[in-house]
Amino acid sequence: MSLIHALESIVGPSHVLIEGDLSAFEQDWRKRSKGRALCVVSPGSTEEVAQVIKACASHQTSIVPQGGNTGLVVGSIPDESGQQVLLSLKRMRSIEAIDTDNLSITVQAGCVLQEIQEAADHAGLLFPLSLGSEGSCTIGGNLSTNAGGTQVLRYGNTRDLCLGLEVVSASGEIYSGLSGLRKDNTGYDLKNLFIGAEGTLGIITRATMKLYPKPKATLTAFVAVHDLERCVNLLARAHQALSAQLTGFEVMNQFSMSLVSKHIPQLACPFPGAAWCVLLEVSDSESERHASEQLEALLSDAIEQEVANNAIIADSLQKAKHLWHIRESITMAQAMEGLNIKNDISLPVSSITEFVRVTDHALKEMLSGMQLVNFGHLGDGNLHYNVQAPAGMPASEFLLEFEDRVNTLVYQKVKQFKGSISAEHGIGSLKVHTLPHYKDPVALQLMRQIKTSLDPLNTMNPNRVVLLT
Ligand code: FAD
Ligand code: 2HG
Ligand code: ZN
Repeated sequence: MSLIHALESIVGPSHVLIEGDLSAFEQDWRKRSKGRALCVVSPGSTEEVAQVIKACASHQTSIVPQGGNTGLVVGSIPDESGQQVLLSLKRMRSIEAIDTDNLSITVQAGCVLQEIQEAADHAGLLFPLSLGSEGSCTIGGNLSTNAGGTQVLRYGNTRDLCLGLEVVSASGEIYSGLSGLRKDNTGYDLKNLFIGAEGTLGIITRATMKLYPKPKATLTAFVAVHDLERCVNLLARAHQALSAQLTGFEVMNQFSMSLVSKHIPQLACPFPGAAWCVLLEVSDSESERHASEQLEALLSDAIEQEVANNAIIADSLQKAKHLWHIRESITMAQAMEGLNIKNDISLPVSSITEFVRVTDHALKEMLSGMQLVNFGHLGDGNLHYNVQAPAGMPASEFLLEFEDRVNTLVYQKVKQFKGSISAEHGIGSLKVHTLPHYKDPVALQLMRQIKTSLDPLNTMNPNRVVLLT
């Protein structure tokens, strides 16, 4: 039987797409790359995923898993061969159980992140993972990329929120690890192999995630700051003053704000002249009054000591959402401006100011007029240090001529300052050739050994994350 017929008999013919417009599955979110799939198969259960994997293995056909296809490193689309099966988790989107005593939720991998947040909220609890793409990314994708987002400072990355996984292995066996346990020292922690593996070791089909009590009050402030050094200073003060109540600390440079104002004018920056803005969030377990007293004291002190220039505190939930929306629209505004060079980097917070000073300078020496869309999760030491063509130069020309040179320069500086070339988006195929230059060689060798022992036929999202030759 042909592979297509085998897949149709497993999931039903209407869930195997072969022709028509498949661009939603074959093109990445940034429209940077487009592949071609042999077919798009959408299983409806873990058992169907297992059978699909077995069928593909017996035809020596590789599989690319896909959730919401919002990934930013070209890892969730097929290559150009037309020979890979795109396995979409979109049909597997049930919220299966909420355990309010255990503070946990069990969901299928294709659940959209926002729906999990809403389900937790309806149960009077909080699922804290929060990203700009939350309306379309899936928990399977979040786990597979170990997504970060805007609440890492307080609650950690997706990895830290996971209690257990169900995974279909590369040979089509179902690993049932949905324990929901917070303590389990019975050998290797397998779930942590699959988290962050970007679909190269198996398919995540279900997950049990942690929930938290909802804070009594959450307050959001937008702060104008003269330079990045002062942003770092404000962060240290916020840690001191607010301790675990500090739940978000995001920075945005003026150019990133100007892109939002240009393309989405209803989300214009409240401080258009500010060199830097900080979005700061406080979550309080006591009362709104307590939170607002602490936040006001922090900000007035910072303004008095010339650490901050100006600040507003949102006085309604709607205004707080608006401020967050400004921050979360930077990625969309960049996409509307045209392709740029993305650098999702992390550094020790104490080195960030110096890194930016020397790297900005070196880039402008390479080509005067380069524009830096510099923003990110300063509280986690994570910058989105993106580089845009000089005004007037077409993006395609800029990328063709400068992408490799810019990446090499930025990554060399990241290495010099002991940082990482991928803080939260992953490696995908975009950075798979770059990784060996920056990863510890023994770590890379161990990664290859893990890949070949868990996926000996190399059928699970091959040529992403780690190259075998
Ligand atoms: P996809 O893009 O479909 O897949 C991502 C990777 O995971 C691929 O390698 C894919 O093969 C694999 N995969 C997907 N599902 C499974 C599965 N069930 N089993 C095994 N492998 C699987 N990322 C952040 O970390 N922080 C942010 O703040 C952030 N903000 C973003 C804002 C915007 C506007 C956009 C467009 C993206 C943003 N991202 C961010 C990137 C992206 O949203 C995340 O990486 C997200 O976790 C991807 O989820 P997804 O369901 O779209 O996965
Ligand atoms: C964010 O923090 C995302 O908004 C996307 O990680 C970053 O657009 C980017 O480079
Ligand atoms: Zn980010």
